Amino acid sequence: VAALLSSAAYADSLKGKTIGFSQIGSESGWRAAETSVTKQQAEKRGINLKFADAQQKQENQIKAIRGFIAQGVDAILVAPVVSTGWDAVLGEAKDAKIPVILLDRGVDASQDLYLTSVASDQVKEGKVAGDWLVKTVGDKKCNVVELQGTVGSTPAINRKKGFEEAIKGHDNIKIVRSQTGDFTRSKGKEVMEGFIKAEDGGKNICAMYAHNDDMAVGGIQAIKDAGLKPGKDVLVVSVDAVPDIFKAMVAGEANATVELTPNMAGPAFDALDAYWTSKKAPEKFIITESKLYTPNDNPQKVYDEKKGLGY
Ligand code: GYE
Repeated sequence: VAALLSSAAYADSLKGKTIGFSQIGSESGWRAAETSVTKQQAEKRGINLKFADAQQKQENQIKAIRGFIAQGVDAILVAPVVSTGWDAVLGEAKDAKIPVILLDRGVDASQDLYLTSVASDQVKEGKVAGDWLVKTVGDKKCNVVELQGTVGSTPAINRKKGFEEAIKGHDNIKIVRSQTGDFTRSKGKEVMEGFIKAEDGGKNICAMYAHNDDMAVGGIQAIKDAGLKPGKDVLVVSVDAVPDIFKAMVAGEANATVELTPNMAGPAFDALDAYWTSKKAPEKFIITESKLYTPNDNPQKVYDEKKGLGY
């Protein structure tokens, strides 16, 4: 019965459709999870998913999208690595009458060039992270170093904006260094090593704010290599809520993360189904939840639960 129910739940207009997915790459644990969840969601719905990994290069994404158009796919999902440079190729998809859905990042293109966007409110994510730091440090002096995401991506732009909004008016809290770690562990570690060197061995660094957990995990290693205690000497706050940040919390090495669901494809496929069955365009922006987690939220249990979710 369960099998029947589950297939009935997805006996929608997507069955048998061919959908192209231009994925950025696998730069982070979260990105890898988004890919596996998207493939699971497509499988469940009987969708023929054409997957293209762009190794974080926009030109590869544009090539993949052109390939999907040439193949005459029924729809295209794209996670846009940066926010600019999409007008031409999205215009080609529109001319070919192929609906495009954006996942987890936005574009600076006119909204009629895509059917809908499924993403978190990334300004809010930065705000939640900054509010946590404000609450935690009170009026104590706190020099913050910031590991930014990919330059020109909406999460990097917006998470910076939200964090700065949160600390505005709290002059004791200052971002003293800020540089991109491109959302990867290795770059996050390398940039944090540079921050520590430049900041007198890291002694006057009170907190590290990373736009994703993977850069935070890399930064944690750099803090330990410098003989400092992450989570204590240097507070660690980031975004994504991937399993490994909960492992760091269990070890007392991370303090807060803002959750980002890897399931952007579910709402995207539902929007497509609604569009194809009702001919009504879905809402333009589908916003996923952002929840703060700290070591008070049973990190071991959260780690175990998340491990089963495609990470
Ligand atoms: O936070 C990070 C990934 O686009 C919001 O991209 C996403 C971000 C996510 O590299 O882990």
